[in-house]
Amino acid sequence: MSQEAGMFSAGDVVSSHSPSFGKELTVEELPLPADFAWGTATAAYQVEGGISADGKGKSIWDTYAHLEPSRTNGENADVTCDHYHLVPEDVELMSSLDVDVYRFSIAWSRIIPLGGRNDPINEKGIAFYNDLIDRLLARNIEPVVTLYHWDAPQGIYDRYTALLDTAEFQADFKHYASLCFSRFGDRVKKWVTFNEPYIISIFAHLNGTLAPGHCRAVGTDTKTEPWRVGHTVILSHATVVEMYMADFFPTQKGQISIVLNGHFYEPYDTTSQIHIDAAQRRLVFYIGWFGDPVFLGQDYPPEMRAYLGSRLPEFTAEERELLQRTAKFNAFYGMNHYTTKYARALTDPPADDDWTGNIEELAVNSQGQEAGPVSGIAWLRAAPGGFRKLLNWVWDRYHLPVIVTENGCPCPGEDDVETAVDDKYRQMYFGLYLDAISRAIYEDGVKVEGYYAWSLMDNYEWSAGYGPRFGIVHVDFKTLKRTPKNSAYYLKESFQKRRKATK
Ligand code: PNW
Repeated sequence: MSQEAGMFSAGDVVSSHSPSFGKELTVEELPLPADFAWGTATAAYQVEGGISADGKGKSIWDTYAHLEPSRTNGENADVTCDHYHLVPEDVELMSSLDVDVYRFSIAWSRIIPLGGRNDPINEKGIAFYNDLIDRLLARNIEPVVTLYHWDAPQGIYDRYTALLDTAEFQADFKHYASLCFSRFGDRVKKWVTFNEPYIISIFAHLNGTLAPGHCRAVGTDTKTEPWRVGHTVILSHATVVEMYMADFFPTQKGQISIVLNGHFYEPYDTTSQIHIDAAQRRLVFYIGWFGDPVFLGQDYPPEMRAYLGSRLPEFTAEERELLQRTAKFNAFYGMNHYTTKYARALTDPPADDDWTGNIEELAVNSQGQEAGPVSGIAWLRAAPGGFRKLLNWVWDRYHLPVIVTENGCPCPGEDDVETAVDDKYRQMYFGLYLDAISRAIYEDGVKVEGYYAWSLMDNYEWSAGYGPRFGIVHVDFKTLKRTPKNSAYYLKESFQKRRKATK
């Protein structure tokens, strides 16, 4: 149970071994379609800094990262990569790597400092994103913009606890989204409403490892809060999709969707039906929770209704209609994916706030086989076969073109810049995961349209602070110097090669 809580803790960093991938994991540099887009991704709070520059308001992360005692490894993102002041350099860097896409998020409280629909707008914040977008387009890089990557304005949290008040949040989020579409939508053609509703619900409102840090220890109701938060995300998403299609799509002609994360789950024991069922059930509780209402316009999966009972909110008839009307407008499935785990059915009664369907997640199966070679962080193992299976699972269930909106890893032993730059594990990881995409496309018939590496550069890894480094560019957090790692050049060259091969 505590496993997920560890995902953002700095103590998990694996520091002292070199990778061994074994024979069955060899990069083949398989082809990708000629128009396959590659890019890099970041999120506002993790890279921007400038937390009160030019009138920015506070977000729940500005508060959370300054709690005493610290819940974020003693670290905050007041400065982090200082992307806020270094955008020109960062865009040139991306351009030198030949990326097609930059996925970033807007800090809601930078453009509406207090967050609410009747609160003042901060033109300087809008100017910052206008400049970023214009610089990207000048370098032929497509901006892909996430509206909500975890940093709710503190103002709306103080007023009504943000995501816990569905009606208020929905109205404020709609207003914020409308401002973004009207100011940036002439140039931004791919929108993501929310990043990872599962993490927003479970990590921020059950385990408490992410802001606002709700968990049993601080006295919040972990039995119901995560499901109410998930409900808010789904309805806010659908409302904004409907508004975009009615009011903005006719002139702006862009695409909109949501990003769901999810591990792939293999059965702990493939000879036992209960563990085979457990793996499927875990996928449904993780991904179907959001995917079924959003992409299919349906109720929550029946397995979840049966298990969670009154803990799971109901959709009203009107809300069901909203979901049904908007499902078809989601233009792609945004997939954040990092690793594969084993799912083991438990037989003891679950805790009263269990969110898994009574399943334990493990890195090793009943035969003693590991899910894959461990990266620089304990929960993340390289398992490209699971990635390919997940692409198939999502395609079979939702029939939407997939964009891999995040994928990447920290490398073992990245503590000093010399070791960090020669990031062999990460190059292997990328190579294997790109091969898996090629196989999913050409052998399985899955539609995959793009791949965005997480992350453009080392940044603030939430509660784990600056420990784990996910960047393809090294950042020295004292001097802010950026140094591309070999994996950045690997991706640049590999995409040239893979896409040429298909022409
Ligand atoms: C994503 N998991 O978070 C986020 O979108 C990023 O902001 C973050 O930096 C990145 O992945 C790396 O952690 C996740 O364990 C973190 O299931 C953990 C999980 C999933 C997503």
